[in-house]
Amino acid sequence: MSKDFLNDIIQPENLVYKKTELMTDNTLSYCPGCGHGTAHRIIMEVIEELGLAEDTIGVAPVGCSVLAYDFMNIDMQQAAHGRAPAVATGIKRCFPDKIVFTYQGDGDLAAIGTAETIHAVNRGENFVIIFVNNGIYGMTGGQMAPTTLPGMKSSTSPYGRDVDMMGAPLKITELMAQLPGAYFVTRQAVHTPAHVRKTKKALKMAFKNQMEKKGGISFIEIVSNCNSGWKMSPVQANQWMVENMFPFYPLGDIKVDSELINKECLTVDLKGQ
Ligand SMILES: Cc1ncc(C[n+]2csc(CCOP(=O)(O)OP(=O)(O)O)c2C)c(N)n1
Ligand code: SF4
Ligand SMILES: [Mg+2]
Repeated sequence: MSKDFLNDIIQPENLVYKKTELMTDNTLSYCPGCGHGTAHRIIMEVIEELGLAEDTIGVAPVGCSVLAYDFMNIDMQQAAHGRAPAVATGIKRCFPDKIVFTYQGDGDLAAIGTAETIHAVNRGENFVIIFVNNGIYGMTGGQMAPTTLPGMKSSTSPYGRDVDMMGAPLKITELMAQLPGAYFVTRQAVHTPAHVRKTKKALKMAFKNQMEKKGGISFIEIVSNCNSGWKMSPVQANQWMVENMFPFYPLGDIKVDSELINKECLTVDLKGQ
């Protein structure tokens, strides 16, 4: 391709995508194909579109997204593993006019920080929890998490999760929906453009709930992949996620404006898993 031809094409009017400035230029530390990067981007886009860049404080977790503060170009605070909802509680109570969110993996939120999560939601703190569920401890080498599916192999369940011995996967999002302090609870994904759009819409609603001081937690689960931990290619991992994760963790809204709108998902069906 000639240089002149390229110069003709690379013009502002031909721009089809521009990265939000709320994502830094730092190279993402995620494996190619991982959902964390997409999740980061759309959170930052929503904050930019709502004009909240100067007013938002994010709380980063421990896990693969431990460096979220290097990628999100807003005020950020690091929390110890699982403690993000407690840290966010302190920040929101000290600065009630700030918009606060946590970003947490499933090991962080549903294992090590179970207590902090349950109590923050039960208290009805007014912030957003973004929960990236890839069914595994990605960062530390793919150990079993509470969210690991029945029969799913991990480095600590090499023959597959045995429910009789290891218990059933914890549907923590459904559990949260039943607490009075949960205002909005939804489960989304980011593996296709259509799902990215839906998740963005849900994120926007969550942040707006907080801006409008609607009272209570907005809890957004993003079912995601971990191609490295699952030992699959990015394409295989997304396919596996659709075929195996989504039946167990069905996508959609569970609670809207404090009203449980999907009661069916509250039962755990282990048949066929
Ligand atoms: C209190 C404590 N326990 C354990 C660890 C080790 N650790 C760091 S990341 C991690 C797993 C994180 O998994 P998850 O939250 O699901 O995030 P992912 O990497 O899958 O996105 C563990 C167990 C730690 N840092 N602190
Ligand atoms: S190990 Fe898994 S969760 Fe971590 S960056 Fe890689 S694909 Fe993503
Ligand atoms: Mg995980």
